[in-house]
Amino acid sequence: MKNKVATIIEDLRSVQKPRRFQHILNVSDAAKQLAKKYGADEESAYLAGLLHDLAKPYDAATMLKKAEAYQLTIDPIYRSDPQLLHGLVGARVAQEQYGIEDRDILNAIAYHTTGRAGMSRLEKIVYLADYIEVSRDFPGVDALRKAAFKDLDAAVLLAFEQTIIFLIDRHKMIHTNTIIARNDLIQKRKNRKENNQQKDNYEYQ
Ligand code: DGI
Ligand code: FE
Ligand code: FE
Repeated sequence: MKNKVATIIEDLRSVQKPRRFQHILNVSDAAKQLAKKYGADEESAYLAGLLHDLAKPYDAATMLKKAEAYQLTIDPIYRSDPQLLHGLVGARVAQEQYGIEDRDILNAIAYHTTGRAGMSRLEKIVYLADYIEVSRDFPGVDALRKAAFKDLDAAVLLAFEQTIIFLIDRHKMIHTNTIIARNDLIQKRKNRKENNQQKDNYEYQ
């Protein structure tokens, strides 16, 4: 395992641009910290962080070619912005190149850009780590960093909403995964609140 991580880091150092290499290391660190905070597997979080942007260097034509080769479903949103496929393609590359078979790690890589309904704890951790790693510097990032270490679901919800606002400001398409993921989180949080209220009522009776 240690050996594999060292190999991956050396490969990334030679393949990725210096800034992105640093981003990747930062995401891995943030993911590990969040895993510790929320009781997820720290090694898986670190590894998913290292691998999350594996397919980022591919240009649009290469991305589409790879996605077709892996028989991924290329919806019109991916077709119009092939960079959105770098998570899904990256997960396949991680499997092929490094023999990663852990579904949770592969899904965390695959859905780190758009999110999806029913995200696992590890998927949420990697999604957020990508957003809040130390070199990220955009309005609102500090609030998001604080939220990330306070309430995982609330922070992911906030990140979805910031992304959606960012995309609307730029008149870009919003991937349906993000919309569905946001609805799913809102519904789950509402259900949890109602359950807690019922419990409270019961305890007071
Ligand atoms: O790969 P990174 O740059 O580290 O981060 P990322 O994988 O979250 O990708 C961020 C980029 O993806 C950013 O430019 C916004 C864009 N993006 C995220 N969700 C959507 C999106 N672009 C479109 N068009 N639609 C989305 O739903
Ligand atoms: Fe990415
Ligand atoms: Fe990233």
